[in-house]
Amino acid sequence: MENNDIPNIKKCVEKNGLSGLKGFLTGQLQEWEDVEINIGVTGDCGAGKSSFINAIRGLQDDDEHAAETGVAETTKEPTAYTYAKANKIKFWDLPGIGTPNYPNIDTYCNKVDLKKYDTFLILTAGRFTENNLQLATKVKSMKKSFFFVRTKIDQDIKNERERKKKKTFNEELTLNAIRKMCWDNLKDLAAGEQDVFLISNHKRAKWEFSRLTQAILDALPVNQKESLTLSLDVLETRSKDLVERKVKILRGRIWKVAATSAAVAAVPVPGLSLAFDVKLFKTELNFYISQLGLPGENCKQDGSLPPEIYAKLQNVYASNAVQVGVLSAAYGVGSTAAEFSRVMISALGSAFAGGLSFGTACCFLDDSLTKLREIALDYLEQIRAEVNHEKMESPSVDSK
Ligand SMILES: Nc1nc2c(ncn2[C@@H]2O[C@H](COP(=O)(O)OP(=O)(O)OP(=O)(O)O)[C@@H](O)[C@H]2O)c(=O)[nH]1
Ligand SMILES: [Mg+2]
Repeated sequence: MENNDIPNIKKCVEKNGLSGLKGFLTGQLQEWEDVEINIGVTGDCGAGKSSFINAIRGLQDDDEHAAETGVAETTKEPTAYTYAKANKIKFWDLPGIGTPNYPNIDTYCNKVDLKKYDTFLILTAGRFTENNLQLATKVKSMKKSFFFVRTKIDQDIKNERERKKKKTFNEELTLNAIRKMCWDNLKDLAAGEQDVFLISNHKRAKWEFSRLTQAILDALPVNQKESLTLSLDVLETRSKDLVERKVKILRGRIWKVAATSAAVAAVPVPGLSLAFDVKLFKTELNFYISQLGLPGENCKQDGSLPPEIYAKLQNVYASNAVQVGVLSAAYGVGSTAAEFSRVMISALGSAFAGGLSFGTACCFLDDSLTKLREIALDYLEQIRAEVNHEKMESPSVDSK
């Protein structure tokens, strides 16, 4: 629980009675969809800004809502791209610097209002340019954070491999040389070499796309971090770190879901000692499933899922159905449950009778989340192993 959760709950109950608690907590559960973030994606013309925005939104360049990409100057005006669920997280596709429309930093800053962005990604491909340095200096002088991103690493590696012939080529040395070139030019504008990210927008599972995503999340304030974490797609990023981050946030919501359910139970139902909000549980379980990149309850075994993953999932779904349906599984009361009940009873008096339902609900959700996490990590491991196997069999396969 956060420090101000209990005072807020108390205020809500004093104002609207217990019946207002459900609406209050439900609102809190949906808050992540309303958090606003403005991330400016800027840098050299043609560096891959629009392609990056498509990649981080889990889209291919030719998908319906993707940003337009191309070899000629494509992005002429700042354009915001959002996620379907969280439409206030905005990646701003900014025009490239170094074109006749935006030849230098002064014309760029006159036309692009850099103040309105929370943080920046400065993208470059190929050689480090004077424009990159000026952009980074400008952003830093505005006391805003930035991530320096070197794109098209796939192309560099391919070119270098061909140039040096297979025998003398060393990928690690090539990557270090590119990183050093960027870092040397940025000088004291970046804290360390680790502040330079080497990525390919076309091969997201390789190089540092995932490290960049983690760094962006870590730099955001808590509510923005949660909102962006829940918006990112596990299967697109194929990142175990993202699974763990999502699980942490989902676990942090459990007491709110259980308390919403317990608020229903606080109004006694004759003959029923435990009462649950079944619809709410189902919605939350489905939320776990989609967040963790797993197929839903009605998925078919059509060959797209490894058989043991399918079998484990069906097990979880079957036991959830029984537990949610029966409404009386015998779980103990966990520590969060005990804390919540204690606080609620001391704050509101014995009128709050939802303690036992709350504890049972917490344990049920926690247990389901634990099982789904394990399956999601197994599934990811298998997908990654398949991609690596394909790569070994055919090094030219362009896997995401
Ligand atoms: N190989 C490779 N090509 C890339 C990568 N990122 C972008 N491209 C290609 O580079 C070209 C330019 O990409 P865009 O995403 O349109 O670049 P941009 O920075 O938005 O360009 P402007 O809006 O014109 O400034 C396209 O042909 C992309 O497919 C990458 O990581 N690797
Ligand atoms: Mg563009």
